[in-house]
Amino acid sequence: MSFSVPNDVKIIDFDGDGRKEVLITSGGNGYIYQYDALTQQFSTIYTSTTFPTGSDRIFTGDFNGDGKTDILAYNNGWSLKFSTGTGL
Ligand SMILES: [Ca+2]
Ligand SMILES: [Ca+2]
Repeated sequence: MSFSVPNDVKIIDFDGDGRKEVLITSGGNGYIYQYDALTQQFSTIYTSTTFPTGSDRIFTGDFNGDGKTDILAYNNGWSLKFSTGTGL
């Protein structure tokens, strides 16, 4: 991870495997990072230029009960996107 000043950071379980991922918004982009215990580094598993972005207010929860953390964002209106485990 290489952001000195992210807009927002959330700890989520994006793929529902019980290990946490890191959701970061920075400027016009959104990223999800997963920690790899073998390499001891974070790697990017999701990148988007549309959702979520740094201008969104981010709320997280497993809204559909499938074990994967979903993302609710507010930016001149509400948007809810469900995690598929690899995307939104
Ligand atoms: Ca996980
Ligand atoms: Ca879910």
